[in-house]
Amino acid sequence: MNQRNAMSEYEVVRIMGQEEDTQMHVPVPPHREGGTAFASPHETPAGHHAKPPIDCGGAETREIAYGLLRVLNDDDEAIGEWDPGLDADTLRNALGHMVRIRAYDDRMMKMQRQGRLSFYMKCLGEEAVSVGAAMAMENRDIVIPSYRQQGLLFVRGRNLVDMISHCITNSNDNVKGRQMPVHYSWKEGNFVSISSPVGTQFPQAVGAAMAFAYRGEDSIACSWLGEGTSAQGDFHYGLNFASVYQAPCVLVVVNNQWAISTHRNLAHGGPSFAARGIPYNVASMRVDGQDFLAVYAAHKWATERARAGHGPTLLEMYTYRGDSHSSSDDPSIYRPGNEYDSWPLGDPVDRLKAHLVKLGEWDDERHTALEAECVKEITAAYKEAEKHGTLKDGPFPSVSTLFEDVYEKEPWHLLEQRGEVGI
Ligand SMILES: Cc1ncc(C[n+]2csc(CCOP(=O)(O)OP(=O)(O)O)c2C)c(N)n1
Repeated sequence: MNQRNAMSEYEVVRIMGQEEDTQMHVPVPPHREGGTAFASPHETPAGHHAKPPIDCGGAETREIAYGLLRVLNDDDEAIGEWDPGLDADTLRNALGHMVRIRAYDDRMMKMQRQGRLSFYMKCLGEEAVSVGAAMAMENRDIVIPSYRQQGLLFVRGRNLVDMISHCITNSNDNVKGRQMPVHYSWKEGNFVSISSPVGTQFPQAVGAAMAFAYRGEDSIACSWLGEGTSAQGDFHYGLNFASVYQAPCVLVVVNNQWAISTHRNLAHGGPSFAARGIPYNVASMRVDGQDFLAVYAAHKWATERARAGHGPTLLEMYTYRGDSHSSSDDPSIYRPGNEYDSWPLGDPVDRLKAHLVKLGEWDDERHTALEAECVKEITAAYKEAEKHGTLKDGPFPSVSTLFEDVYEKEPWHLLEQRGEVGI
């Protein structure tokens, strides 16, 4: 069978205004607005994959790179070698973080709709991806995220009032209004500023990891980017440097199926994003991102491997972007409205909750109380943040901040511009 026939759907391409059936292959999303959502994208059962030793060669992870690492089965039990064996308090802690993030995201999106924030991005469906990672790491490990890993900040204990102050760009915003909302920066938490140009973070994370190795420190670097972004060169530059220098890092591709309105099938030409790590001889795994235990176990393995000097790991988190790309996006015009409800791997909060219930360590009443407590906490933090100023009425950071914090000694042209605005 030739390559063309082996591929699924392709689109008639318009060339020079003529509609022609060409030899050009253009993947189309399998589901569009008004369509019916998928049956099952992946059927590897929980507990299927064996756990290789942390000093294994990259090629030994091949099966998991092409498969799917899962711990929670359809009966909400944790099974197999990858079960991290966490106690009930730790599981409740993880659930608490995820429920809190959801309450935070909902509140912030509502505030954006009321004009009290200029922009917002939720991580609905992807909460386990960042919470599982952060809980498997040490706080001294440096994280270089994309814009949908707010869970890192929750687990590392960033102050909610400070987070909200950044989003509403008031006088307590630690980045002084110079970044878009959601582009957090938190030096004390080893959380590197989020970059608006996507993809920059992989080469930077590998560089940070190389610096740890060079200095003989055993901290590691961890970085995330979306599957759409992984089509950029930065993904490959990062992976290649990580492989050549065996940098102590964990590189994560968050495959949430959509890059704004572009389906993932336009971002890779292979069977999985994790599989791309194998030719680089980087340990690589595809992980069920809705399964907190699988996410935690994969990160724990990769982090221990990096810390012990056995090199980098590439993780693909197979997940789903449950809501819009951002407050500026309307997904109903490019995908079926019920897609998230039909996602065969479920929802990370529902699955961890069901697991705890199964263990006899949780119930609906406690869950409802937790949700209410989180909403109360976030509403109070929002009110507190507004004491430092609102987007509409200020107070705003001073105009002089336009000129500060880049150069140690301000160059002549900035001094001239300062003069022009009279400060
Ligand atoms: C270099 C660069 N190109 C384009 C954009 C515009 N842009 C912002 S987010 C985005 C989609 C990224 O999708 P993906 O990497 O899959 O991440 P997701 O939003 O799904 O988490 C695009 C194209 C950008 N910010 N930077």
